[in-house]
Amino acid sequence: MSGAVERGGLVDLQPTPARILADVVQGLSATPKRLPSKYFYDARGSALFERITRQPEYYLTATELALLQARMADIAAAIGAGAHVVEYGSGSGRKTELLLGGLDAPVAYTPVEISRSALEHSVARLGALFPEIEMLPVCADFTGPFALPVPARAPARTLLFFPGSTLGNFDGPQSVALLRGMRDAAGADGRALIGLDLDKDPRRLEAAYNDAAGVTAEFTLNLLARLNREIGSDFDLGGFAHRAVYARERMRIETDLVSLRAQTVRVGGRTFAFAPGEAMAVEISQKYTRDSAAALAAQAGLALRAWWTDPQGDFALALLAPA
Ligand code: AVJ
Repeated sequence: MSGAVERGGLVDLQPTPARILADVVQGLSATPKRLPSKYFYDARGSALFERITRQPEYYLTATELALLQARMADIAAAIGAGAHVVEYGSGSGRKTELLLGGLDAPVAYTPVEISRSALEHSVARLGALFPEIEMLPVCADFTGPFALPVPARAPARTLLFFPGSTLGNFDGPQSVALLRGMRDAAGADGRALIGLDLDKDPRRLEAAYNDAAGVTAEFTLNLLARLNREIGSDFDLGGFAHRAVYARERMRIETDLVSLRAQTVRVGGRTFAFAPGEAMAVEISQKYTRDSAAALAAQAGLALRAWWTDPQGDFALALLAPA
């Protein structure tokens, strides 16, 4: 893959400051203004997200972990022996640990993760836990092109693992493109196991994205701190407030940074003006039903093979195969 830098065996395609700057200028030039949520995950952003997963209101992570544990035997039976597990985003690796430990003798594990610190941490940990599984990390933005490493032992099939309802951070066309990319990467006999947060009482959803301790607000504002540091913008962190609202018509949480006053921000030699109360869109978190998930998968040439939810129906694991 061109542009790849090999350091200690890790394929490094981390976004460059020039790439980040171009994305930010494009987003701030749009109406309404927006910033890409993938840039939340620098070292501090990844650590803050870990703290979010431990907030009492953020039920997603604990629910998905319990669901994965409860359904692991079914998942292992559906996948079979000798899989190459490819994960989009590695996070802390707690779910991965369950999956790699529960599957029948997987041959290799490839996390594709934009945050280099998160990637190194998770591979060091999982490599020590599973010495018999080949670790093939890729530091890259999984929305862009990247080559899948080829395991030393031939895998029986490729399993794409995309937990955490991270698919929900992408709009309709982007989700279809991602799912299509997974189908192509995994091949005709491939499978995808996807974690999806389900539509529910808006009060519970809004509480999950507005935790009382304020960790989510800190997480959102950290995006501005990261941009200031890495591309030299001058966002005033005190001049913006976190706001997350459930848009029922679109079945998604919409997170904005709201300008608290009239202000200008300088980025890459350009100036962007904010009106008081002006909202800058920073993240969407799509919620799903079984039907909406099946319809989305169908657009990407994938079909639902299995659908597992927790007893409360809060969260689902969808097993997808080429249609
Ligand atoms: C990482 C996609 C699972 O959208 O729920 C959590 C990120 N943002 N709180 C989500 C997030 C605010 C999260 N995912």
